[in-house]
This record gives sequence, C-alpha cells and structure tokens, in this order.
Amino acid sequence: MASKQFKRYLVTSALPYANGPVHIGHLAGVYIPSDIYTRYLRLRGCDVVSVCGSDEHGVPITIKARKEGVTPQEIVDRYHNIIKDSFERLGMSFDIYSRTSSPTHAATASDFFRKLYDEGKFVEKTSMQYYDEEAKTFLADRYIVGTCPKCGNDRAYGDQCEKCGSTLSPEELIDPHSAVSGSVPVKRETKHWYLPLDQYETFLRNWILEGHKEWKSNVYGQCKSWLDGGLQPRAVSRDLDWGIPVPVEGAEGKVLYVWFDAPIGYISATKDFTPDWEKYWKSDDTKMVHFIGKDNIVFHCIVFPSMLKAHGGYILPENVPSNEFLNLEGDKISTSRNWAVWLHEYLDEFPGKEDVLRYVLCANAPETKDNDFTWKDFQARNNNELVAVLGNFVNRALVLTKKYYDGLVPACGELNDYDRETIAEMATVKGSLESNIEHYHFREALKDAMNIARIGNKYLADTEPWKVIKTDPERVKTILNVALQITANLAIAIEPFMPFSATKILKMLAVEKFAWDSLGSVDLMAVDHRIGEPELLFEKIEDDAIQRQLDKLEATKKANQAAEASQKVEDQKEEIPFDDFQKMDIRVSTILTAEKVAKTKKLLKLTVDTGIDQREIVSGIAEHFSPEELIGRQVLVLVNLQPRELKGTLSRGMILMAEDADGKLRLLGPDEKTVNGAIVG
Ligand code: B3M
Ligand code: ZN
Repeated sequence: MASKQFKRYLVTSALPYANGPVHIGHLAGVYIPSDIYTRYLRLRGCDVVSVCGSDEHGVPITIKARKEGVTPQEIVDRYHNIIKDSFERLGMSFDIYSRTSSPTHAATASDFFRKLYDEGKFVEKTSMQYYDEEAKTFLADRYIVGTCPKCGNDRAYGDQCEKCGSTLSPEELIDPHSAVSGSVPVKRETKHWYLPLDQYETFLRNWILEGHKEWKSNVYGQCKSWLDGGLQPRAVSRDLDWGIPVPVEGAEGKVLYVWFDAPIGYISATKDFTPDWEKYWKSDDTKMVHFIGKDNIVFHCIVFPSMLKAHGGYILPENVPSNEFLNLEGDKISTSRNWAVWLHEYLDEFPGKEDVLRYVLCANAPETKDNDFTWKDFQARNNNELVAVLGNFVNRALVLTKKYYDGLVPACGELNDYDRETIAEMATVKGSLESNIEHYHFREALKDAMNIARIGNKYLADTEPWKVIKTDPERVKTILNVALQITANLAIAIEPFMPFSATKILKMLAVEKFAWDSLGSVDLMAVDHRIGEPELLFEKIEDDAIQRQLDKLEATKKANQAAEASQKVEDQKEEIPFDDFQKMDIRVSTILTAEKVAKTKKLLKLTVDTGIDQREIVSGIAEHFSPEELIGRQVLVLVNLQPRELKGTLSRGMILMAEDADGKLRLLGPDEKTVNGAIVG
C-alpha cells in the first residue's frame, strides 16, 4: 500500500446538488471511481469510511422551486430520495449518504463559521450588489443572468457561464437582468463576510505545489493557475432565504454561501456515521481522498483547505484525483437541456445491468481528458467484452465442471508448461491491479482485472477440454481445475468494479468469499468442493434496445431545438398600411400534381387548382415534403405574385408555409374542405 503508512482512510465523494437526478457524467467523473477505491480498501482490510450526501442549498434549488411553485424543501426531498435510491441500486457503497439540510449539518456548519468569525478570520465588507426591486430580493449567483463577456452566451449566470465554463461575477455580466422577475436590477448596499484566500496563498503553494507534485496533472495544473492568477477574498455568505443562516447578530436574511457550507457536509456526514468521527478528520494518520469532477477542483483544493487551515485541527486531503468531463453522443451532458442518461432511468430500462454501466463508465472514464459515451460503444463493450470474454469464460468453466464431474472440483494432475505459463501470467495481475487502483488509474486497473478473464478464455480455447475429454480425461481434470481457480480469482479481482457479478460468481462457485490477498493463488477451489448452478453473467444487448435510447435522445434534441427556436421568435416586421395588405390576393387552392425538378435538391414543380385556373408553381419544399404526400392537399396560394422563371418553368404564385421551431416547413390550409378560389382575407 501507498508510501506513507496510514492507519485509516476517509473517502469523500462530491455531494450532488439535490436539484435533479444524477447522470452518467456524475458517475464516470466521481462516483464509480470513488466506489472502486472504497471497495478495494475494504477488501484489503483497511479501516475506511466513505461519505457522501445531497448538497441541498444554493440558488439552482430555489430557482427550480420558484419555477415549480413549490418550496425548496420539497425539491430537495424529491431529489435527495431519487439520488439516494439510485446510488443504492447501482451498488454505491458509501458508509453514509447524508444531506446538508440535516440538523447535524446546520450545527456543524454554523459552528465552523462562528469559530472563524470569533477568531477574526473573515473580512467583513459592505458592497453594492444587484437587487430586484420587483421580487424584493438580492440577486446572488444564478439569480442574475446576462451575456457572458467571454463567449457572448446570452444566458450566462452571475457566478458561471455554462457554455464556456468561465467563473464570473455578476458585475462582469453584460446586460444583467433578474432571473426572478426579468427586470433590470438596481444596486443596493449589503454586507457580507469574506474568506481572505490571498492570505492562504503561501500555505497553499507549499502544501500543493511543493507538497503534492504527485497529484494528477489536470488537478495540479488548475491549482497552479489559480495560485498564479492571484487569489482574491471570497464571499462566504449570501442574501438568500434558503440555506444555513449566518450565525452572527445583524445577519438577518443572510445564509452561508453554498460552497462554504457544502464541503463541511463531509464532516457532518462523518459525524452522523460514527461517534469516532474525529479520528477520521483530525488524526494525521488518516488518509483523506476527495473524489470530485473538474469544476469542483478550486473548491476542494483551494477554498475548503483554506477553511480547514483557518479553523485548525483538521487534516487536509492527501489526494484529489479529479476526473474530467464525460460527454454524451458527442455533446456536453446538460441537466437543463435534459441531455443526459439519468441513472434512475437507466436502472429501470436496463434491469440487472448495473455492472454493465459500472464497467462501461470505468472503461471510458474521462481520467485525463474529456471522453464520450455512446450507446453503440456501450452495446459493443457489453457484447464483445463482458458477454464474449468474462461471461463466456466463467460459463464454460462451470458448465463443463457440471457436465463432466457433476459439479465437483476435479483434482489437478501434473501441470504442463502451458499450464504453468498461464498461472504465472495470472499471478502478475495482482501487483499491477493494486498499483493502478492506489494511483487512481481505474481504467488501467479494470483492464488488469479483465486480463484474468482474457487469460482464462484463451486457456480454455487453447486446451479445448471439450475435445480432449474424448482422448485424455485425466488431462481435462487438470484443465478444469485451473479454469476454476482462474474463475475464483475473477470473483476477487472484479469486485471493486462489478460487485454484482462478483457476488454471482461466488454464488455459482458456492463459496462465501475469498480474501483479497489470495488473488493470484491457484488453491482457491478445493478438490471435490461442489459448485452451484451456472447462470449467465451477462446477456447480449440487442440493437433495438440501443435504438430506443438513441430515439429518446433524438426526441430530446428536437425538443431542445424547438425550445431554443421558440425563444428566438423573429421580431415583428415594420407595420404596413391596410391598403398594402389588400393588394395581396390569397386563395384556397388544391395541389393536383407534384414532381421533383431535375438536378435540384429543393425544388418541386406543382400544378395547382386556384379556383381561378390551373397553374404551375415551383416551390422550394422538396426536402420537407415528398410529391406523393402533397397531391390533393388544400393550401393557401398568393396568386398575384409576379410570375418568375424557375428552372424552365414559369412559376405563377407562392404556396404559403410556416417554418417551425425545428426548422421543418408546415403547410397552411383550411381546417375543412373549402372551395378552390376562396379568398383569404
Ligand atoms: N454540489 C456538485 C457540483 O458542483 C457540488 C459538489 C459539492 S461537494 C462539497 O456539481
Ligand atoms: Zn461564456
């Protein structure tokens, strides 16, 4: 285990905001790595506590509550339960999944703030802040929206631009307006408390840049750029009515800033889990590791450590192995645009496939750079790796043992060179697997674990016991004994990654458990031990199941396009006198024939009965309508438009259309059969 000897481990996982469910980006970035690490430490017999919980304060929650006309508590209760339940179903093995609306947390965060306040660690400052006179509320963070000065996104927030990821302050927004009432805010004086981060720069430089050069480059690099950019005092209170009240006189209507209170949630969760919580938070022989996503680096490496330093008596994180972001089908995952695979929906739509998701999200984890989740890759990894390698090997080893020896583990005869080579190769996995997990290289660690299945699969394919049984049954006993030992090793090695499958293998082997340290051994399965019933570990995922997911995303994309387009409705044109309108002669007409215009993509040549006459009209609608679907349709035609020569046809008139939010053209016509020539006015 790692260089410095630690007596215990404290693993924290970023507290998900309780304003929506968790999605695969959260899982790949934070929770799957955290659970692999925690399970591994437990398997090694370490004293480890793993804490998580819902982050229930902050403006996004109150904005969602306003939108739905409910209280913030109703929002956090709903999503806290959805998140907690879905984590449990996925096998996340936190020792506690708490919440920051808990009484323990309110007391812990208040006391933490109060100590820093009493010891003069805050700077008290009065400043002019945006205030919404209509809603009678100060506008903090997401309560104020405007145009991002960096990328021009016109829906940037007062604290962050979701489009370019820039951290912003409300003053930087162009054309700021209230997200509550839409009104233009005014500035009003208000007092807040600031943590003077600049005073912790030397400490942070020594602790991180000198003391933790081993941190992942994406984390170390971001800390260095924050430090090189010069740290500013950071407000730790807000003018809001949802959150933990600032525990000092004269602070009515003010609460702790969510990023001050949330990390303290790790402490309060530990308190709720064990009375020995101080052993984990205040002893130098505890190793604390924060699992987070990259947008949380500054809060876990700069702000929270400065808070802990200011408070005194707490340990600091030994590592913060933050992952980058996971995208979905080539696009950024977004809660607001519903562009996500939601964990609770996945669990409902793919019952029994919890380990498939754990496997794919670990295999594709954005450990050093953003990565992409595609449903095709999900299907391929399930079918070509889990079914065809891991599942296939385990199934053959067990089925053949059942078939040839009625499920009794056969004695192992004289090993040949190939047997010894195979066993030796398997034995090398343990060291690499342990090192990769301890260095947070979970993708590589998963490959190590799966390498055992690859070795086993190759061993059976090369030794072909189903053939040799006819000529050398004694040899087959050795082959299957080795194959069963490899199967037992798999049950150990895959547990941190795929706990459900590890349990299934143990059940099929009719074994309670193996010790981690026996990984690599070939004496795990005793001769004449009777194994259980073989069952398939994984099933193939068929195309239609994937297509359903792709269709779902396509529908989301269309809905977003419609929503975005409806927000971009064209401004009204200049007003015109009634006479101008009277000049237009619009008639109900029927399309008699329709054909594509040769050598063009967009044009259709129509024959139209206008009631006045039958005429030809060329219309650019070939990409929206097939000729067949137009014949017989009643439409509105502007008949006195000056004729135009188009691709050899004199086009006399225009078919009126509406372009929908998704860019599709819609025909306009009477709601009932109407006589051709009827005047539209
Ligand atoms: N609630 C999660 C996020 O930024 C944030 C983490 C808090 S950990 C103390 O998405
Ligand atoms: Zn921006």
